[in-house]
Amino acid sequence: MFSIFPTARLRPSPFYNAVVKEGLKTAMVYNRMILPASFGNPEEEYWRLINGVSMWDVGVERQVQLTGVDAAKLAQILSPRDLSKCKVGQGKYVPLCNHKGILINDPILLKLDENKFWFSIADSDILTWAQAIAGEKGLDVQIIEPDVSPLAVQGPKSEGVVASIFGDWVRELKYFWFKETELEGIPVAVQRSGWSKQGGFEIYLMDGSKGTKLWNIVKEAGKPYGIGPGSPGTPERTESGLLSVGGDSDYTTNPFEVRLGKYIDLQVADDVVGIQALRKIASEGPKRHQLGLILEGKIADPLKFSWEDINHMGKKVGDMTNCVWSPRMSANIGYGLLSVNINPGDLVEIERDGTIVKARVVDLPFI
Ligand code: THG
Repeated sequence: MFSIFPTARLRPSPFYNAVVKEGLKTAMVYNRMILPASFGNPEEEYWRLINGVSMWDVGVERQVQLTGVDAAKLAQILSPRDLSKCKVGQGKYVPLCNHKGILINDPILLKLDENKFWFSIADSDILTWAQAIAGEKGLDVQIIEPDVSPLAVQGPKSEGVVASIFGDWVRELKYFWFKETELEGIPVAVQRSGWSKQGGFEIYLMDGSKGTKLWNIVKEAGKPYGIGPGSPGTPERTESGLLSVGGDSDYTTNPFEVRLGKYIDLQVADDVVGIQALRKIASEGPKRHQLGLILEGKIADPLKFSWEDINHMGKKVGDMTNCVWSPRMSANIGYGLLSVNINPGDLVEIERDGTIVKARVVDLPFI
């Protein structure tokens, strides 16, 4: 029996006690926090997300909060996506890049006020990054990690659950739009969002002492809908074509290579970090692109811990960056970061522990 201990360096989320009580069996590390992964029955957890409703402790999605007179200015300097039309109450998916145009994170930006923003980040240290850029530019902005932790409610039945808690106004929320409100004295923000394509919401808890209370309210409201605990799952997110920055990308990957080009606005101001490099990459044309792979064989392969070589006619043409059994496709599927010479319809070979597995290249998403 293996167990993991929450400490100041491996922080538990406010929902930690609640998920342990639910029977948490496996966890991962994300943003130096514990990310619950499974409650012992991954198949059941998968189908609950596809057909019903699932609740997830995604407190690891930390917020980097910008406030002050230069908050909007800094948000734009950090984002190669044009934010000039972003309204208060709106969220936007924003790839963040370094000065070389390399993708370093892919947060959702929430505009809470004209002078208040949250970057709801993926797994890399954007707090320090934002503080460094602001400091170097001499901007008047406060940058903190506030006491804010999302709880996701995902799946086709999620709207019924969230509407029964907050009211029918949640049904009108557009994708990534959100509203701040209160629930039995607990301050929260409710957003239509979440790392699945099965529909859903995230409830951003704004008081870390109320994690168990919020978990139990959602659990109780979800009972008539068959709610149960789950987590952002690799099978569903891979079928749906969602990107995991840091998993499907590394320190050499630019956003155009991993299907994020539509979120890059090349005409933003010259002081946006990375924009000069991104313009150059765009004009030269990216050398790799991300496509789907359907592997031969009908048996779920164990998960691998690193990228695997993809070959075509005896030559390496890319890397398989993730691979997982898809229950709906009855096949192992994965993402390939491939040379632009390789296209949907091509057959490739993947080296897996010394054996060669054939795979067909397809467009993303799979489903
Ligand atoms: N919710 C919140 N914060 C997060 C995540 C989240 N931070 C980390 C991580 N997830 C950020 N990454 C993503 C990646 C994709 C999406 C959301 C967050 C996503 N993409 C849709 C798609 O690709 O089809 C829609 C994007 C669009 O077109 O605007 O939803 O899950 N709070």
